[in-house]
Amino acid sequence: MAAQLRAAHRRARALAALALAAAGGLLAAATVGSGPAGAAGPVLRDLAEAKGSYFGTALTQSDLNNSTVTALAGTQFDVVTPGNEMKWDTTESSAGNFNFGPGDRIVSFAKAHSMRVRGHTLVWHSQLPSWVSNLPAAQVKAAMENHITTEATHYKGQLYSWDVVNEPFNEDGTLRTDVFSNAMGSGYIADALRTARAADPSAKLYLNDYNIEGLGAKSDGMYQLVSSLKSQGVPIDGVGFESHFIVGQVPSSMKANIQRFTALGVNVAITELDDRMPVPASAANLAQQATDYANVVNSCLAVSGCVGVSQWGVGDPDSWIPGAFSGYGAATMYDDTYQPKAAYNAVVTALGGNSSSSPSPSPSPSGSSSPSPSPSSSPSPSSSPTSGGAACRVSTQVNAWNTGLTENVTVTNTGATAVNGWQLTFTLPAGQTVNNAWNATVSPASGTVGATNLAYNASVPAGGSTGFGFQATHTGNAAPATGFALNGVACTTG
Ligand code: 9MR
Repeated sequence: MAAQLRAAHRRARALAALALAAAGGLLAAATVGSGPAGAAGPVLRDLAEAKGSYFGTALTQSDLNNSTVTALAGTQFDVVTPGNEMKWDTTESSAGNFNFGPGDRIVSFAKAHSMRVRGHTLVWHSQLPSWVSNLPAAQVKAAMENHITTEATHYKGQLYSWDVVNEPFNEDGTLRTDVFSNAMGSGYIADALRTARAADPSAKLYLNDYNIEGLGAKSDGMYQLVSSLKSQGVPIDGVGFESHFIVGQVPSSMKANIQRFTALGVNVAITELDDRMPVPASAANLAQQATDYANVVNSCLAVSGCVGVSQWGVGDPDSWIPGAFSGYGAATMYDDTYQPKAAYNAVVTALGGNSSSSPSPSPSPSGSSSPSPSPSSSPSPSSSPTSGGAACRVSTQVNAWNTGLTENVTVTNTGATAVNGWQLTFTLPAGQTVNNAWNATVSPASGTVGATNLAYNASVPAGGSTGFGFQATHTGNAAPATGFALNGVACTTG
């Protein structure tokens, strides 16, 4: 049944791709890597999903009226973020009067194309109606909680995640002054997260901000906040790195920064990727953009716990950049006529696809050692590497949707000596079947499973951790694996 559904979705996407090609009169140019993306070329969402990841885009209501954009969006991307339609100025423009029509239309589109939805955003100082910003301080908390509860309840069970609070920091890492922080201090963030969790327990709850992609004062502010929220038991599942870059300026510390957040026990998502340059675009800048995009994708893929990448808009005609930064544009993977640019080919390559006419290489970011994923069909090696039993602790993070899930597993060597070569055995819940894994070889695909190290992560020092993950199908039970043992010795969990 699941296979039939997937086949049906593939057929629907192929038809949409043909419609796109015909609409643009581009059929003759439909060659891999240089033709209309989504027609014969590699499909970003398929490549990302095969890596246990996703590739998303933002869509606005007006995009839904553009058949070129909808065909491309529904073909290439598997996650949608509404560009404006779930923001406070749309959803509650006057006190207590809610309008979910625009957001509902985005959700319907997503469902029709088997895409997940990142809800965006419940609490933000911008696109905030003046009735909220003018409220007396004593009334702000109730208004905020009512807004969150009403909106998150409306979309309950339908969203993959919520950007609960958007852009809460100043550039120096201090908390932004706005109507919420004025009324409640920094506690408004914990209150917003708790209110969102109560309204929609299945949505992953995120804080989202820009200029936090690399190590620095602003990301330190976010790091300290997340650390403190975790220690207080406040529900937070992830941090969104917006990733609005200027060409050539992707921070070299991006991977390290993703790693430090995931080490706190939260996911990271690249939520609004674009990479602007002066227009008209030069060939050199377009090539640099390809490198930048590949670096971002590779940084995310290299860290288990970085769940996926979303671009802000489908193509250059849909981008917010020209309206916000005079003289700049060309910030996405698709040009003014929705032809894929070098950045698209670089992303295909980074995701393990084949862009045979790729005009640009896709190097790993400096300092990155992006591991190659292990083939799903690899049997467990006959000579399991071991260095004797090991004391260990395991934590798991599952992201589940309809019939699929990804699970990221972090193993900590709690013993006094290094482990050199490891196999972690565990039991998958009934109905789960692994179809892809990264950072380890996982075999067999169901039942009692062994995850064996790759060469690059064979050694785990005393007190050190390593992570791997897998994608699996499920038949209703998306619970995490249980019964972990490292080199034959049972691990604690948590
Ligand atoms: O893409 C959005 C654009 O249409 C709006 O005019 C703009 C108004 O602030 O918001 C844009 O989206 C923003 C997102 O919600 C939060 N991060 C920055 C994005 C670009 O401004």
